Formats: sequence, structure tokens, C-alpha cells
Amino acid sequence: MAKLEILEFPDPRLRTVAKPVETVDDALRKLIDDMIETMYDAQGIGLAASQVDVHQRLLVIDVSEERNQPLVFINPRITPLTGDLAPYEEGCLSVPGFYEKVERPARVRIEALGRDGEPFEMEADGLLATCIQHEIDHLDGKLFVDYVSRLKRDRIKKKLQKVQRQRV
Ligand code: QAP
Ligand code: CO
Repeated sequence: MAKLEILEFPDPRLRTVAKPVETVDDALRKLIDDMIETMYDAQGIGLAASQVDVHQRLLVIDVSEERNQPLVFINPRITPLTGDLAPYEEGCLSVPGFYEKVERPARVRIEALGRDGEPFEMEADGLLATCIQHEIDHLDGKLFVDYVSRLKRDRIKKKLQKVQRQRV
């Protein structure tokens, strides 16, 4: 397994719209395992392939307390099951150190392929529902900071760019 590098806002590569996965093979399963390792290593609850500069429709999530229940979603599609919105303080491994309140549909149905390439369906609410929507946004080149005010987004951008400059 290998730890992958996570792109950080405002890296323009995070704006790429990912393409559907065509075949679920061993190479893809290796990427999935590396993404899960990368997510655990970074203390994340979700990671989309876009964040590791792979522009395919694939994401991993683990919202379990023990962090031993990784979920894999390939070519995920979601349908809101309610008009009710739920607020969450969202963060993102690509926006380290910043959290903002975002409202999203509280319950969703998800259709996707699993790690074995077989289709499955599930319904989600709570943190899982929020997290799946956040991760699918990544596949469409969207970030949670797109939902906050321009002022807040620009402040976050400036602060992250400063840290990134110091790192080089
Ligand atoms: C998306 O985000 C999410 O700033 C997943 O310093 C987050 O795993 C959906 C993280 C919250 C819903 C609610 C962020 C780790 C992890 C940081 C993450 C950080 C270290 C974020
Ligand atoms: Co994110």
C-alpha cells in the first residue's frame, strides 16, 4: 500500500470534472486501497479520487468510530430523499484547518458500484449523507468552500496559499 499526495485548495486540478470508471480491475482496487490508507493516515472520514489527482469517479468513506468500516463508491449517483436540509460543520483534507457550516439534503439514496464492480444501493442520513455529497462534489470539481461567502473563501485561500508558500 502507498500513501498518496493530497491536493490542496486552491490547486486548479481540484476543479477537474472526473470521468466515469470503465472497468473495476486490480489496478483500480490498488488505487482504492491506497486511497483508504491515505484517508486513515490523514485522519479523514472521506476522500475522493480527485483529491489525489486521479480524475475518475471514485471515493472512499469511513464514518465509523473504530475506523475499520471503509466504504467504497465507484461511479456514485445520489438522489435526495427529502427537501429537508441538515447543517454540518464541514472540513476537507484539501482545505486543512478550516471548517464551515454547509447545509445539504438530510437523506439521500446512493447507487454505486462496490470494490467488486457489483452495483449496490443504499440510503444514508446524518454524517454519512453529508459526507457522500461532499465527496461527490469533489468528482464534479466542487469544494465545500464554494458554499460559503466569497469573503470567507478568499480569506481561506489567502491563508492556505501563505502556508503553501512557506512549505516550498
Ligand atoms: C468531508 O473531510 C466531511 O482540516 C471529509 O486538519 C467533513 O475527512 C464531510 C480533516 C466533515 C462532512 C463533515 C480536515 C483532517 C478531515 C482537516 C475530512 C484537518 C484534518 C476532513
Ligand atoms: Co473534501
